[in-house]
Order: sequence, then C-alpha cells, then structure tokens
Amino acid sequence: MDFEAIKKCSPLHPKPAGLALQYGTAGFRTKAERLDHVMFRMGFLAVLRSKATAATIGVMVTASHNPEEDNGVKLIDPHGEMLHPLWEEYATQLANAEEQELQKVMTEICQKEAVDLHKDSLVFIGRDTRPSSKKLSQSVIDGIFILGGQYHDYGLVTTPQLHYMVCCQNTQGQYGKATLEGYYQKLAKAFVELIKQANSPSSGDSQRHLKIDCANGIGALKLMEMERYFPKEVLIHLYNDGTKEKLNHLCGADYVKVHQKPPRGLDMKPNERCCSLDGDADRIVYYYKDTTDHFHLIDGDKIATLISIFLKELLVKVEQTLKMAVVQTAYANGSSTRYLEETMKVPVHCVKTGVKHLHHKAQEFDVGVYFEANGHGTVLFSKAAETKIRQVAKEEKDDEIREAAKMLENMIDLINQTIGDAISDMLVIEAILALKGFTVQQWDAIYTDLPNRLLKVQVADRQVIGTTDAERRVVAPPGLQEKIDALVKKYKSSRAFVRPSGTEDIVRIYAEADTQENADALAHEVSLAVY
Ligand code: 16G
Ligand code: ZN
Repeated sequence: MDFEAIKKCSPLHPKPAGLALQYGTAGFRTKAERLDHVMFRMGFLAVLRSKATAATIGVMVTASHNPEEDNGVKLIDPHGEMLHPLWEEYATQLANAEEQELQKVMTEICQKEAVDLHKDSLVFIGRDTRPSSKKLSQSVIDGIFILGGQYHDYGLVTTPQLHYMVCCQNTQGQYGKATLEGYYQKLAKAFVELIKQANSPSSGDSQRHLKIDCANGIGALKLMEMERYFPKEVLIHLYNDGTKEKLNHLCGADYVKVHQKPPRGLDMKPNERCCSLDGDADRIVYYYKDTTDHFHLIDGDKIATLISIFLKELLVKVEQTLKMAVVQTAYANGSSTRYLEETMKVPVHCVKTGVKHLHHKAQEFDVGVYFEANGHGTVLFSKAAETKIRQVAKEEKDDEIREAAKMLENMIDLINQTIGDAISDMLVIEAILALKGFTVQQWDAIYTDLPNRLLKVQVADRQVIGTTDAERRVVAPPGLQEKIDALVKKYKSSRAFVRPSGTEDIVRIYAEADTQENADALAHEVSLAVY
C-alpha cells in the first residue's frame, strides 16, 4: 500500500472534526456534505474487500427514501448480498479514524483479514439521482485509484441493478450479463414469456395499465430505458419522474406506506392500479382508491402473500417435496401472518428488521419468500429447487405440469434474487395478476389488514432499548415490557412493540388493534411509556 500517496491525498477528503458515523442497517447515511471522507475511505475498503474475497465488490451511493439533501453509501458483497457484518465494523472504524490513524486502521484490517495486497481488485460503482451523488461517487473512485484498484463506474443505476451486476460478474455470467442491457433483456424475456401464458385480462381490456409514482428518483430513468422491451399488453404511466419536483418529497413508497395516503403528483381514478417506488428503486407498494374515494394500501405483506399463493399452486404441481417458507419482520401485519400460516399452511418466520436478516433466513428454504411490510423483498430459490424446476420444464411429458414448471422457470429469471428490486417485483406482480386474472381489488381482498400505527419518538439515547425475539419484546430498560404488556391487554386483537431505529436517531413504535382509533391510542400510550 502506498501510504505516502494516501497521506498526500487524504487531506483532500478531510473528515470533519469530531464527526463519528456508523455503518448502519443499510450503510452510512447522513447529510451529503458530511460524507466526502466516508466515500473516499469506502473506496479503500472496497479495494481491500475485493482483494480479500478475490471477487468484484460493489459500492452504491444512495440514501434511498431519505430526503434529497441526505446521501449514503453501502458496499455489496460478491454474490450481490449485503456486506459481511465483520466488515461493517471495519467500515465504521475506517470512516471514523482521524487522519493520522488511517494507516494503522488499514494495516489492522489487512492483517486481520490476511489481505494479499498484490492481488487484483475490481470495484463496481453506482449512484442514484441526488445532486450530491456524482461528486460523492467521484470521491469513491479517488479512494480506489489511490490504492491502485480497478473499477467500473455504472453511473446512474438503481441499487438492485448494481447488486445484480456484482452477482453476474462473480458468477462468470451464470446469473446474467453484467450490463444494463443484460439486466433489461433477462427480465423482459422472462416477463414476456409469462404474459404469453396468460389468458386475456379479466377486465376485457386487452391492455393492462399501471400508474407508477417514481419518487422523483432513479426508477423513472430506468423504467424509461426498459419500456421498449415491454410487451404491448402492458402499459406503464410514469409520474414523479424527477423533472419537476424533489426526490422523495411527498411521494415514493416510504411516504405512501408511512402516511397511508397517495403520493402527491399522481392523479388516481377509482379502481386504477397504482404503485410507488422508493428513491433507489428497491422497494415497491401498490394501492388504489375505491369508488367511495377510500384509499387502499397494498404493502409488502400483501405482495408476499400474492407471490406465495402463486408459487405454492405451481410447486404443488411440479414438485411437492420442495419446501417453501415466508420470512417477515415484526412489522408484518398480523392478518398477513395469520393468512399465510392458517389458510395457506405456509410456514412463516420472523426475523429482525433489515434486508440482511430476511435474506439470510430465506436462504434456508428451497423457495424462500421474504418481504418487509415497507415493500422491500424478493424470492430466493435454492440451487436444488432451480435444477429440479428447469429439468421438469424441459423433460416432463404432462402438458399441465410442464407448463407450471415453465412458469416457475420464468419466475426464477424474472425475480432479482440478489436483493429486493422494485422493477423486478413490479413485473412479477403484474405477471401474476395477469396470469390469475386478478384485479387490484381482488388482490386486496385476500385478507383485511388489522388497523395499525407507526410512531417515532426522540429519546436521549435510543441504545438503552434492548430487544429480543426478533425485536418483538424489549429486555431493557427494566419494566418497559411489563408496561407494554399491560397496555396491549386493554385493546382487542392488539399487539405492540418498540425498537431503536437502525437508520435514524429515534425509537420506533408499532401498534395494531381492532380499530384505527384503538391502534392510534395504543401506539400513543406506548410512546408515553418509552419516554
Ligand atoms: C433500512 C433497511 C430496510 C429496513 C429499514 C429499517 C436495507 C437495505 N434496508 O432501510 O430493510 O426496513 O432500514 O429502518 O437493509 P429503521 O431501522 O430505521 O426502522
Ligand atoms: Zn431503497
């Protein structure tokens, strides 16, 4: 490592005095103007990680659904998954090291991880549409350059697209081609094949319309690029495309989910199917309003349910021994868990918030469907399941079974298995709705959500709250869980939990009950207990 060069360049990306940041659930996130040194240093870390794994590593510059003034960065591991927890630690140490400590911290990482500095390295870089992202990604490149690493800058891409590129590159093209063209072609081919298997849409209209709120972000650009690959049966209409308004401002998947109301900038007629992406297009929620102007949100739980129904019907025909499960977090609506377990007889597992926990658990099954209620999710197919499905699709003599296997095969190709992907999920959902002849109302009616409320409170130190049982119970401070238990008992069909946020300096409160008034009241009472 050329420490002289590092010493010379590092002051060009100075760390603001006293600033300490943490690599959180989805990397570093804060105001963009505080992140230049972090970006530069993540360039270093990506090179070291690439050498340590002898694989290509990704660096994505984005702050997802956060305000336009924020930014963030996260590293992507070789199979397109989130960064290894040990390296999250290193990332924090490196980001917070004072100038004169940099050499020591880097040497320690190299020693602990036995990094061979003579090895080659390759880093893929991507960024969202924030005004600050271009300059910040240039700082990542500066860091890579100083360590003599190779890089490829994909420029403007969605987060899931960069995860996809990293996975393609490290599997020597087995997962697909590591280009945007390759991504669009793979998804479009699978989507067109699936749509072909659908009978004409139940509405009688030969075209299916979908209105998309793009959160004024990257999703709009990428959907425009992809549109020419779509079959003519599907017509998408883009709103909040970033040409007029600010990123994530009063729109996007997070806004719609949290406020349970439509985004600004999308004119919605009764019973029209609409959806919202978030700022880096890794989340999606659907919604519509009925003829009485009542807003219906179809969140990640209902997406998971729709996908599970579809997959289960096919798996029963193709190969009954394949084990399917759904992975959720504590935020999953109680009605969804109940429907999946009791009506569908699908095992459901609850894990801690954050994609890496869901992804990890879903890997245990032949078919692991995971979704957070906020709309982030995907489906993972084990190697064994994929091999079996492809074999049946090719060799099976019975037409019905072979057709079912072919649908599953196309689903495998259509879903982005590296991470939740709003564009890929949207195509999966559109295909399933078309294949099942479902309207958005029929989908919504699968089960009725329990009324719920999400609140956040500011406390002196959110880390004093310790949780267990996949964040559903608190173990600290003493007495808090007993208070919550007593409050929950006051309401029918109720449930409540609190957890420290992994992305903001706040504590989140979630409550569910038989009526909206009760859910609101319970959430409020729990928030008072937290203070
Ligand atoms: C991050 C997570 C998301 C999670 C959210 C929770 C990833 C890629 N993203 O955005 O999955 O739902 O954090 O935020 O893991 P919170 O801890 O502030 O509630
Ligand atoms: Zn996101």
